[in-house]
Amino acid sequence: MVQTPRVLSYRDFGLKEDPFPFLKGQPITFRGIGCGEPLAFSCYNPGEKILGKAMNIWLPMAMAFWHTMRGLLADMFGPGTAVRPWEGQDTMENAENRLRVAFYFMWMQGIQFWCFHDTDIVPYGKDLKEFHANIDRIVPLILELQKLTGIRCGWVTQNLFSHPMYCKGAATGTHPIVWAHAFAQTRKMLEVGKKIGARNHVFWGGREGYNELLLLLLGLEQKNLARFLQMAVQYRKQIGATVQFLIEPKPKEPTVSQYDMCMMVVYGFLRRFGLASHFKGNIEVNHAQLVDLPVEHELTVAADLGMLGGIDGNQGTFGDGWDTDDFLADPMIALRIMIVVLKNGGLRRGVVNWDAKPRRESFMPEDLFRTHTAGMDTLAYGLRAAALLQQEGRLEAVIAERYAPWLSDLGRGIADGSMAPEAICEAAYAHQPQLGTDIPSSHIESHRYLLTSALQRCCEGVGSTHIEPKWRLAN
Ligand SMILES: [Mn+2]
Repeated sequence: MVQTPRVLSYRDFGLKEDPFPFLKGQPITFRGIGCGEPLAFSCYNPGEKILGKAMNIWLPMAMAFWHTMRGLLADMFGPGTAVRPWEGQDTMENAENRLRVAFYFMWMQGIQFWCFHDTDIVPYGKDLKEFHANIDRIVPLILELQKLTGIRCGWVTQNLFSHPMYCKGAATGTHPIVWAHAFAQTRKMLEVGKKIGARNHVFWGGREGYNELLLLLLGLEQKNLARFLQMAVQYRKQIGATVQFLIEPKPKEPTVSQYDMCMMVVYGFLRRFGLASHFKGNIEVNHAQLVDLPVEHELTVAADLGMLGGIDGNQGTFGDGWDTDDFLADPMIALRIMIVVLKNGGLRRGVVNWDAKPRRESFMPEDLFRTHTAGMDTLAYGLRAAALLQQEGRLEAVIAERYAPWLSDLGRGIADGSMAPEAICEAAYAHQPQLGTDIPSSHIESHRYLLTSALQRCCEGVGSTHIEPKWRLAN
């Protein structure tokens, strides 16, 4: 939990001017369920206890540096529209100022963690040497700002997809010098992560995949990727780091097929190369949607494997098949996420990273606060409704009833292997199961409606211990 011993102003961050004057120095705070103000929380109340834990422990919110600080909202049809007074020059001086703005943003938004790529925070310069010297120069300022605010690093990662040398992939490319660059960047970020106390280190295979299968040595690329991850595991041990490693599945875009397609595929790959115990999954909603799976599928697979390591909070634009990284706005998706998270007992070292950006027409700095506030509130509704469902135990009762037949002699005999094949077949010959008597209806729709009902009651403040009734409709 972020300690807030005192009120900080932009000057405490070393800024000469307030980059967000429209907030008038007032951080975003909770103003009551359904307050409807765009720059106040209507549901996310960080210190409020839900099922014995504060909301900001269930939901360790993190800012994605690349979207929020660096993203200019360009698309394939036109340049960026974003008004970002802290962007412009790619110099070290500007990098330091941008970092100060970033921490001030998180402070004002009530965000406790941040996530970034190596290339987000400093200019690359003329070569890898200059790039890493730049990183060394900015680390002391990171430590200073983390100390000032209590904001911690959720995860670090290395950008192995933007530099032109990575056009054919990084660890799965065709040239070992590119592999070497990828590894050097990764090793550096392991060191940086250790210095700044990063909780996690994400491996996202940006261009690790293929565009033309018939030109591929699939086996070689897989082995090279495994070697890359094995060397990262070894280096983590060598420097005595305890950071949690995460792989972020994604099925496609920019390549036709990415090697980290989904959590099952990632697990198979890790198992094959003896890496499964060293990694967990960072599950992104939009990436699950790209593989045509609901996010709760990816989360449940990860949780069942003991590998739920974090969440990228966003959603895709319905049906368009791109990784559009919209802010999460669908409370039903939020509820489905939080049902799995509660069952998992939380995210432990994982964070909820807002890997999301405003739409191109929402270009003002104020929109960064509006989007984060809306996304955080949406997920908070999911948390409250999931907690309500868990307390009532109605979903659990439905599940228990569905699988009760497995507690019969036949069920136990099959499951524990004690029943002979002959006896199992004998049971089948002896009884012809009938729908409606032996096999009940699943009543899926009315059970699913339990979710809708839980969300509706949360909007009325049911299950909330801290309600300031300030009902009014947002215009
Ligand atoms: Mn995405």
